[in-house]
Amino acid sequence: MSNHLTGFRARLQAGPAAFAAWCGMRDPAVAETILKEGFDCAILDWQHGYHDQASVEAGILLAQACRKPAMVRIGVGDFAGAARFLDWGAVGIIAPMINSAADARMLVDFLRYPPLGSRSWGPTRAMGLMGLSNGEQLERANETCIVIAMIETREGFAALDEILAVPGLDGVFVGPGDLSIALTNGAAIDPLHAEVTAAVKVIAQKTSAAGKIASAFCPDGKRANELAKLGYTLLSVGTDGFLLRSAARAELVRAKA
Ligand code: 3PY
Ligand code: MG
Repeated sequence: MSNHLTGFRARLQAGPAAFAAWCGMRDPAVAETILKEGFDCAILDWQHGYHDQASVEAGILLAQACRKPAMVRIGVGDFAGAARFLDWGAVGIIAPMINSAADARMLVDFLRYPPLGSRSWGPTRAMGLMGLSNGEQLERANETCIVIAMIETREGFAALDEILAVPGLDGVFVGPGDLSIALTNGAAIDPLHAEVTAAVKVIAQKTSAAGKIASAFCPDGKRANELAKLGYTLLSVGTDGFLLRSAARAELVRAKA
């Protein structure tokens, strides 16, 4: 039996595309408000968002109250912290700046129980949220938890084949902002840059050929729509700050017209 939490990994593997509310703001009421607009999951941005640990914990719980899964984008190399977020009930982890198969293997090692890795036991909150006993969690965690490596550097892009081949890694998540900086040698920060657009096509093909999940940060709904058509099955749609600012700007324009 699977539910909206334990079944989310299979949903991303099979499609159709899931659209994620990208939540950088600390107040979980923001995530709650956006999630209710029909998003499929929340991604809490620990790396660059305003979060503290309490707001990540609350964000996971509020997503659950909306019957939506929550994932966390962790800080660079913070794999021990990532395991903690899984213990709190996040269904998956998105790890930035994965540049090699060795990086991806270390990520998997922290987040999967044996035989795939050496995650340390302690998922009390996660088991409560998912409705699993100790035995069920041990049996099912490796098949329900989503482990995703961000591709956002030249090194990571060059090592894509080897990264995709790492057992226990579910897929990749494109960080188009950093990738644009890398591919232009620091000349541009443009998630829609032509070089990034070319790269996301290659990443879609290689990831699909490897039978893994292709996912990406999208600055807006138009880009998310384009990438869904390329076969990406997890796509953020802007950010909470972007959605708030663009709605505020548009309404103010109408008010002043
Ligand atoms: C990037 O675009 O580099 C990201 O990490 C998305 O926030
Ligand atoms: Mg990035």
